Amino acid sequence: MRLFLALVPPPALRWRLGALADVAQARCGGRRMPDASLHLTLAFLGEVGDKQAEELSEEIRSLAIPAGHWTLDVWGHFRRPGIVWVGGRRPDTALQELHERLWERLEAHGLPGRPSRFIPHVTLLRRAERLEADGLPDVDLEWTYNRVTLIHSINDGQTARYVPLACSRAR
Ligand code: 3AM
Repeated sequence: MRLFLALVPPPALRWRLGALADVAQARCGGRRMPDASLHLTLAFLGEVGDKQAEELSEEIRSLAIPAGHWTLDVWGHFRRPGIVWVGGRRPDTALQELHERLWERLEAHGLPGRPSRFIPHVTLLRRAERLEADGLPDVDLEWTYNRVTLIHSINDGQTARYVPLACSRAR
């Protein structure tokens, strides 16, 4: 099973991210992420066996993360995969710490793959050759979070479908 850990936006924020995705697609082309798939990836785990997925689900259910508040105020582009995203202009210490803490736990489960760099972002478009920033609205969003979700990424041909497996406890 292909798994990742993510923050899932609350409905009102999801709606606003979706509205930005619409504007971005009109401007930059590419493939728009469906509203239901919008998320912030905290850790990509890759392929995990069924038994380990069950153990990880248990671990996430028993976890309580510190509540946090993330400011999204910038457009970004990862050139090689052609991703247009929104994120924070300044590094966010709380998200960085959450990322580190989660990877410590994942490594304790024997999972490899901790990246050398973590750039928090919400992917809005895939396969967009460039970011046409002119004419895009300013990004001015606030994300209050208190749970992490373990998500199963199921590949249905061209698109991935994301199925939540487990959610951490609210503090
Ligand atoms: O948050 P985003 O959408 O940028 O790109 C994939 C997506 O990130 C990323 O994991 C998230 C959920 O699929 N992803 C997919 N394969 C990956 C890999 N091999 C990967 N990240 C790192 N390494």
